[in-house]
Amino acid sequence: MASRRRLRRLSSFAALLASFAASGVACAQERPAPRTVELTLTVAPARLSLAPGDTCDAFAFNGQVPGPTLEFREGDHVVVHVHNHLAEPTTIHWHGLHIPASADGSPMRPIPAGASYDYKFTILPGSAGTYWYHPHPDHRTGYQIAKGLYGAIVIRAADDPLAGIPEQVLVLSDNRFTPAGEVDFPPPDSPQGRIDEENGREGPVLFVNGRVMPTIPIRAGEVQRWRLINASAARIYRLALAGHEFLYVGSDGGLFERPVPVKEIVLATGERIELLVRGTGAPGSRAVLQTLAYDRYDPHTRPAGWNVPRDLLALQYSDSAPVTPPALPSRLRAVPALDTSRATAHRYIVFSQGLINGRKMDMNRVDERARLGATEIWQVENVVGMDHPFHLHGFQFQILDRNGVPEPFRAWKDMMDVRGHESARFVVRFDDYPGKWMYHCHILDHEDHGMMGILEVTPTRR
Ligand SMILES: [Cu+2]
Repeated sequence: MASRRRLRRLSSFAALLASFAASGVACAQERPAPRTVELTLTVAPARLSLAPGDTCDAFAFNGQVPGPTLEFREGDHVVVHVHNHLAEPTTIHWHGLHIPASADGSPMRPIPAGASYDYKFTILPGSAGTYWYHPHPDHRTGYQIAKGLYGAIVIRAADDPLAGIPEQVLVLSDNRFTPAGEVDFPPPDSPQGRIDEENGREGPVLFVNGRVMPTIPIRAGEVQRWRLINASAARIYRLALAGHEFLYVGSDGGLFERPVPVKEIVLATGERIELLVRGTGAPGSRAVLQTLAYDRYDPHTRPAGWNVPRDLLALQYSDSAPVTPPALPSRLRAVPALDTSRATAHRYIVFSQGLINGRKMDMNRVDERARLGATEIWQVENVVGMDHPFHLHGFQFQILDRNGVPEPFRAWKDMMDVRGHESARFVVRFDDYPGKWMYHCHILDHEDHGMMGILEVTPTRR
């Protein structure tokens, strides 16, 4: 009852949020304790400009592509009212969040055309990081995301060691359009349709936050925190910024223990990374963030031009005199290792082309059964020549090794790109939330064609 009263008191607040959401300025606000954040996402067809200079039939969250960036704090109780105004079922999957199965937005819980659903979840302590939201309906995930349904989520901690550093949320996506300017979906049995099914659908137009080649301003000496999200259906980015070295500070489930200097970094589908970009360039200079050649393909369907670097955005230095760079922490936060000696199960997942352990997804079948609270080691072996990025719903894991080589440092992950003919292992603990959870390849065409399995986590018998 108390929470109902609270929600009633929040109704004017919710209206305020809705107006923010519609304007695209913000979509979530906090309340003093207890913090409850309530917002509305309307999923609807829209006539929008996705490709520059053209309009097309798109799908949008609250009328915009990408959808509004949602910002929450650890501890927030979140209520999202979703109205599905599409002519087909949809869901919203809160990619990477550790939340109840009822709120996961999996294909098992579709929101029918014209219907509404309230997603309710609590943001647990320790989950600060960069996430994203997107539909996950049966067989239609790739289609709905390509039409425009994706958006960023930022979760903040009260004790963020990087607080105060200016931020950029950068959602990377790509798309392909017909000569008439519409989002291009060739017939599945056409040559391009078959290539899309094999490679995963890629497009020649690269977007950052829905824009082509935007410019980010910076001042010499300044440090920026970039949160990058790969919302592409299949494209894997190998990111480099000419003349700059990144400090790699975080991944899917938040910050690492300490920054790692890197010249370039691979961002697979569904993955997120946090980077510190240090303004080491001269006043007035310009640097371009590129994606470099990355061979994720089967040799038979590798596209022409796959190895040509592509520009993503420009970093433009102001003419102002350099500022003194801020002191950066050498230690970010603790990432306690999951105890592999407590593992009560070792599972073996084989990725072949379009199949997991030789089978396509069946909504009525449970493929793996785990006990609530159990620690398990999963080995994912890719027996074919192209990358398949693995995603587990609901739980963050720690990658142990790849082809027997230990991971260089610990990180919380919900994605693990498994390269061609690679075998990689992770440790996971199934805390808090029982239910049925999906695990799948995050090449959306593969996922939609059944490269997905179901894990059921059940409470231990008393
Ligand atoms: Cu795949």
